[in-house]
Amino acid sequence: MTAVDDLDLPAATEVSGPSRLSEPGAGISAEELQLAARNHGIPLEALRYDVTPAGLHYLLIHYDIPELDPATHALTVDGAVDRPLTVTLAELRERPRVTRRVTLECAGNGRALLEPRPVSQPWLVEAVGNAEWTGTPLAPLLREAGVAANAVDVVFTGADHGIERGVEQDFQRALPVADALREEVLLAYEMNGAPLLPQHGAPLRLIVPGWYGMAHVKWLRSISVVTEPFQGYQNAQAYRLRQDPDDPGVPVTRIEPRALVRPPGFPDFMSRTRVVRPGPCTVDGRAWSGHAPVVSVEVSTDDGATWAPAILDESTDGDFAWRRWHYEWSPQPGRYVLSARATDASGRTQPVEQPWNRGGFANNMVQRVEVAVIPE
Ligand SMILES: Nc1nc2c(c(=O)[nH]1)N[C@H]1C(S)=C(S)[C@@H](COP(=O)(O)O)O[C@H]1N2
Ligand SMILES: [Mo]
Repeated sequence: MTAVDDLDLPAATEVSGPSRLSEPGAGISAEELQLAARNHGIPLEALRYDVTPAGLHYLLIHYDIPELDPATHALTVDGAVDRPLTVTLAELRERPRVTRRVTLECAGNGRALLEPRPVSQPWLVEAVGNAEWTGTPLAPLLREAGVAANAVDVVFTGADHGIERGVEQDFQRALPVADALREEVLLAYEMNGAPLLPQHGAPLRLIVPGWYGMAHVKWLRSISVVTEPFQGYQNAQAYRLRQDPDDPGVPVTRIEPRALVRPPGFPDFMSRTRVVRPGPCTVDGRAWSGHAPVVSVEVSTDDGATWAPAILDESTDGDFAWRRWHYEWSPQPGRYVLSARATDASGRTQPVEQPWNRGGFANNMVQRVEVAVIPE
């Protein structure tokens, strides 16, 4: 990691520290728009699919998509291990093959709704997807390498490179050893039954079920075991929950519970306000949590004033995939605000007020969907 303070970069790239905050009332800037146009969210109508089609899955790429050749790509495992390894993609494909449905959500989801707004990728609520990831479990490979008894973190390095707030770096994220050794963690080479697409980490990425997106390192090229807590930018600086710049904060880890409503009816082009006809209407959506299975979803049609239970559909997709829920509604003509609120088995639930922090992470405040019920 090198501090790049001699480059004549714009003010946005001040050296380290948490991201800037927008001025009160300031709209989305051209820089934020530039990021938003590269990193798209799921169109909310795609909440209809159990498995998100690859092209509709959200996307978050800090730097550029690197160019990697699947024919020659290899993964190295080194650091505090007994036997450093190099494994080719072909060799990884010969290892035991596991497929898992996993909900990925960007830790910055909800950021653009915060006030003041942390300046970064301006997600509203759409930075989520539920894909089917195929690969080989990481833990057996780490055991073959022989993780040292005094190991602390496992560092995953991607092949992408850039500068972030003045710090030049490869995209790197570490997991505590115990989390890296969990059986659900995958070295994935397929998404939805096809080789990974370039934007989703081709030819190899990490999948850490239950964790926010930043842990799922794409374009994975090396794994290094370290005996001191990893101090890389994405762990020590970027992904931390803090109230002010001096606060060391706590690391962003697992996904907080969230339910999303699949917007009913049809939209107004600009406002996205929904138009629904009076009478019976099934409202549905998805709910997930990275801490524990979702145990209940409630729906409000009056902007959070009152809540009623929704029905959680049966699921065989495992603990790390979102679950469908539905609610039978029969509105009279009028204006409504629809929301859904998920609660998981750990007792975590969604707040109706913003859980503000300096980086705009883990904002699982309930969604608001404006609906106009209008007779034909
Ligand atoms: N190498 C690398 N891995 C990465 C990123 C990145 O920029 N570089 N972005 C991370 C973030 S912040 C998220 S939210 C997820 C997004 O995964 P997706 O684009 O496949 O949905 O990838 C993570 N893995
Ligand atoms: Mo992210």
